[in-house]
Amino acid sequence: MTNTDQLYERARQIIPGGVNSPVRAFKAVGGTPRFMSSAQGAYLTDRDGKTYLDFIGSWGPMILGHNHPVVVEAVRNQAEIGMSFGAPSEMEVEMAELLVAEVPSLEMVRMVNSGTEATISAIRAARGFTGRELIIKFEGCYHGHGDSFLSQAGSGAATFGVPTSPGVPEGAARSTLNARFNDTESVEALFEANPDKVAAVIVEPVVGNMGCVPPQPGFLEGLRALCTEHNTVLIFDEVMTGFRVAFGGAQELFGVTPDLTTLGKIIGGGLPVGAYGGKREIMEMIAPAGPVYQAGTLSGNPLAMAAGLATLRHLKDHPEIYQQLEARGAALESSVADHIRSKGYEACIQRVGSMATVFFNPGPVQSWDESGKSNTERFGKYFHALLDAGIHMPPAQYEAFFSSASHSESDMARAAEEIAKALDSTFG
Ligand code: HOZ
Repeated sequence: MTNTDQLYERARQIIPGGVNSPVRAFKAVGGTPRFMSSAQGAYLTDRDGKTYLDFIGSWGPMILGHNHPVVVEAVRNQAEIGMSFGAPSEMEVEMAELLVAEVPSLEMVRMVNSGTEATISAIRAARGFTGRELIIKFEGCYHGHGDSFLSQAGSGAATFGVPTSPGVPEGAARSTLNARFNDTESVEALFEANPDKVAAVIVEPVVGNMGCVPPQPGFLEGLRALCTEHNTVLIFDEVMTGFRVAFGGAQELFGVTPDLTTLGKIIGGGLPVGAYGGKREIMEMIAPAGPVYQAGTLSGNPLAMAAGLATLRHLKDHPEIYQQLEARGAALESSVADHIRSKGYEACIQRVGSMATVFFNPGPVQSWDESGKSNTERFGKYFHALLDAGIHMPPAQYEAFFSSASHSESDMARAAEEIAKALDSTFG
């Protein structure tokens, strides 16, 4: 029995499913999740000493790679002078100023501790501001595990067959309407059926949680126009895409400005963080400025601010990182796509910048009904072939994989080669 097997056995006795977040378990692909003991750059090492080229990147935050020296130094320095004040600090102001300066929609911002907290808080703000209850989301999109979002949800909820989870009150489920991603007409129909009742439309502007699905031209613009017409708050959930697909997020990349934005992952540099913000008139509804209540003991935590600021400042000082991520991602994509085409496999690869997914489905995948038709059994074989070859990919079809500034050209070429071999063994 390996160390990792033993740890999994121990964990299963006292942690539900042996993991602290469902997508980490290998339930969708079989086998035992690897327990990691250290990380450096683009690599992870498990408790048995095996090293992996990592394409999970802690599910998005590690855009600079693991243990980047500027981030480690910032955290170490901060740890020596205070880990949690329970009172405001200068770094929270610096973080808010940086976010407001760089993310087009942000006029004010509130720090929280996770992406889930950010999305829950953002729809409360939208409801408080509009005095309406309904929200429109998209089938296969995932906005964390708040009650309102666990309806036709993607990511782990789809992977584990609970897109609408037990335990969600009927009222919460009833107040969530689902539309089809990349289908503006489906949104229009919901607005028409519910006049003056929709508080917010929330969307992942590039979906990562049904696998990587880019918006089709005109889709985000269509949502913007509909929300403006119906006085509804447009929320971009940029927890995954913020500072990932461009420094200013998907809203900068696609030139569409939402009313509210949720952030997380990269802005914490690997520590637990979230944020939500947007138009001043909406954000001034938040307590103590206004009546919409939201709070948090560790919100704006100094260690998290230090790690996040170090990461964001490094990205700002090195804009070439985004060009490099794009070029290396494009090379991997074209190599894998050529292989799939030349072999005639029923698969495709979709990518936006440094996030991508190989779908076991001929594609193109533009919405959940198409993503959900992927052959997940084949995905499991492919996943294990890669894991055996030392490539650490998300253990589920309905996820995006991420590369980082630490992934060298040769790392990316090796990954493309191993993906091709894994596809051959899956289809062979
Ligand atoms: N939201 C991410 C999955 N798409 C990672 C967080 C998790 O569910 O563990």
